[in-house]
Amino acid sequence: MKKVFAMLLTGVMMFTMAGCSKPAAAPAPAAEAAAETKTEAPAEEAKTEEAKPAEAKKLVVGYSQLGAESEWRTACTNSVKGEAEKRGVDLKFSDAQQKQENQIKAIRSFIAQKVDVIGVSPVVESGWETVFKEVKDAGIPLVLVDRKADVPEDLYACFLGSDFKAEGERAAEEMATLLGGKGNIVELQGTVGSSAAVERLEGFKAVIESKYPDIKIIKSQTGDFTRAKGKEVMEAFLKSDGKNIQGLYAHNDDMAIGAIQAIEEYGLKPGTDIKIVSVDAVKGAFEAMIAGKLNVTVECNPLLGPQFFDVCEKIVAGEAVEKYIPSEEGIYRQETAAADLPSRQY
Ligand code: GYE
Repeated sequence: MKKVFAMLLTGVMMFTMAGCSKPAAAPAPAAEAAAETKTEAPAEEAKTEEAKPAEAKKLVVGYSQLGAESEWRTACTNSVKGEAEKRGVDLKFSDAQQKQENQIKAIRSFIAQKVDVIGVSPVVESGWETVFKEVKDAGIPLVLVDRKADVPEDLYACFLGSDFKAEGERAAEEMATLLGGKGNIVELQGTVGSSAAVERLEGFKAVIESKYPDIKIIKSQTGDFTRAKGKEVMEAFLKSDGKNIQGLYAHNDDMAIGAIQAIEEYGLKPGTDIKIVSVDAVKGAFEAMIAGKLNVTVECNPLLGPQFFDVCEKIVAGEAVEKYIPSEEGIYRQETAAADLPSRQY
């Protein structure tokens, strides 16, 4: 079964990206057709061009993924690709390998290919204005997926993703509970200049500084959201501060898992001698919690594919979408990790 979209060309061209709270353009009469026109194509029937409705066309979406740096990212990519396939969307996918210049190139190529919607997960927050203006001038709606970009709101249709500041705040409360309100913490930050790192730091710091005066963040450095860097930086923290560290806050599970190795090699017990709180809630984190090496993971949902294509379809149909679409998240602790793991999807 294939999903075929009747494209509202006039509506798309008129899309101004002037905000998502209002419909971008008056829905054209064929709006219903854009919603879900499903056609069965039995094998025995001759498939002729004439048999297809003249105006029917696949939705074409360009998506610039920022990289493949973590388990979270892999789950996000799989979710987008899987959902595109399920819906019969023509997805142009590009992996930027954590480099902004690669993302800019990909976006320009999506413009040249005249895709219907562009999705971008911006590796960092700054430096997007020029290329986003090019997207707007080409009349293509733009959706920010997962991470934010520091640009005027009229340059994108909506942002779909997590509240990173709230994740940082939750992580701080968990850490304070684990430490009984007292101790020295080291922090492994995500990619410098990424909204995920900036806001997870802000939220965590704000709670610790305002509510827990006896907890000190003694070191804070980037591990670029990868296991290898997380391990390397944790080794340096241990070398300089050794047994003076009671807690580790890692902006993602992968860095925490890398750091766990460093702590073990140093001769301390991760999860016991050093309490660890991280973010994402990927399977690797549950395994580490079951082994007693990680204490808490704050969930950040990477399964953004369905919500992303819902938004793309709505925009193309001229329907209203919210400027911010939050993803739903929880908190997972060591005590329930074994019971929780079987139901985890990533
Ligand atoms: O937490 C981390 C990934 O942007 C929310 O990026 C995402 C973060 C995620 O590398 O694992």
